Amino acid sequence: RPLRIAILGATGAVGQELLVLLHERGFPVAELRPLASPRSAGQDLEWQGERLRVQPVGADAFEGIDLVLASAGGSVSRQWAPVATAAGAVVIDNSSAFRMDPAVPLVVPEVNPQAAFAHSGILANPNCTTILLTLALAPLAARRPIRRVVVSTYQSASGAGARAMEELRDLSRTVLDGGEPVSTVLPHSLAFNLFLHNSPLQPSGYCEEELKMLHETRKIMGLPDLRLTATCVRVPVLRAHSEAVNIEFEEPFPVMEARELLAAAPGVELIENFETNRFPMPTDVTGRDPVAVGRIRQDLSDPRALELWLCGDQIRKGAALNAIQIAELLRDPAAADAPAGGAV
Ligand code: A2P
Ligand code: 11C
Repeated sequence: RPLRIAILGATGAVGQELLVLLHERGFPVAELRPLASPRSAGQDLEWQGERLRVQPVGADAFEGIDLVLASAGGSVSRQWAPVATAAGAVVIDNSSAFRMDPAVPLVVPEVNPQAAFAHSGILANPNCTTILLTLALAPLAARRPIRRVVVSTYQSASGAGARAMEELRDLSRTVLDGGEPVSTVLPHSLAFNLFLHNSPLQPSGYCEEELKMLHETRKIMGLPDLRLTATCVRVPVLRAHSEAVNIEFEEPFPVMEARELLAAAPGVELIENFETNRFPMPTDVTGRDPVAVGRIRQDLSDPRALELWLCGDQIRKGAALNAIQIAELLRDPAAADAPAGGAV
């Protein structure tokens, strides 16, 4: 039966994309309830020709709701996800609030679909850079064990939300007009600039985003001892993340074999032409579903390692699309060849 769905954070960058994807993918919707903060309550959103009134999230907001797609940040999810599950809804949460809770599945449908069915009301959508990375790592790891991953990210403004995207547009105009860009959303101006990811720094010197990549990749891939080190950087791109990835295997991995595996991998598209020097760019994936991979090559410094480059739309596969795919998986366990427990 069609579901009654609440979108928590409906006015945000990911919330807006969730609305687009529910329509595009023909998801069976009986009712759509946009929820946000009191700031935007009363605002109207248009969806499939209907006007939907944004409601403030509150104690009654989840009554009669089957499925909550939450993308309003960690503290909002911590406060409201338990309220939603108590009201009988299943929550697919895009924040980091529950991701490392052992009782909460952390799911990338192409990588660990089976995990979704062990939920007790809340499922977590992984960090965007991590989702994109695991799509490229999983098909390779299934062939030869991975020893270590070294990854550098080039992350778009969208990862910091709709207001950060607007700030990048505005401050770019300011610079082009000869003005001095002053940021109020991001910690520094991203216009014609880049900076290390601004998530809180840990005593180790790594920032939270880098450690999320380590811990979440381990959980999704079921490799608790995987060695992975990341450097995360924010770049002046609107909505697609890129990653330079070095993967060391237990044994040499022929490049041709890796290329064939990635070309056939679900959710992955190969963009690779060494003659014309044409490899994935953020503009190739903006507004699109696949993660583009290319420039797969032997690491000249290590016979057991490969280098590759990837780009993926942060708002789509990095967030909204992955969340909807989890919902689709729960509705159709056969798609994952999974036991039919815990479906919505
Ligand atoms: P609002 O527009 O009312 O601030 P983004 O990641 O693009 O910044 O979007 C964040 C989303 O989370 C927005 O829809 C925002 O709503 C919502 N949000 C932020 N804080 C709260 C809150 N305290 N309660 C409910 N929704 C919130
Ligand atoms: C960024 N990946 O690009 C972050 C935003 O854990 O979901 C999302 C953080 C998260 O800044």
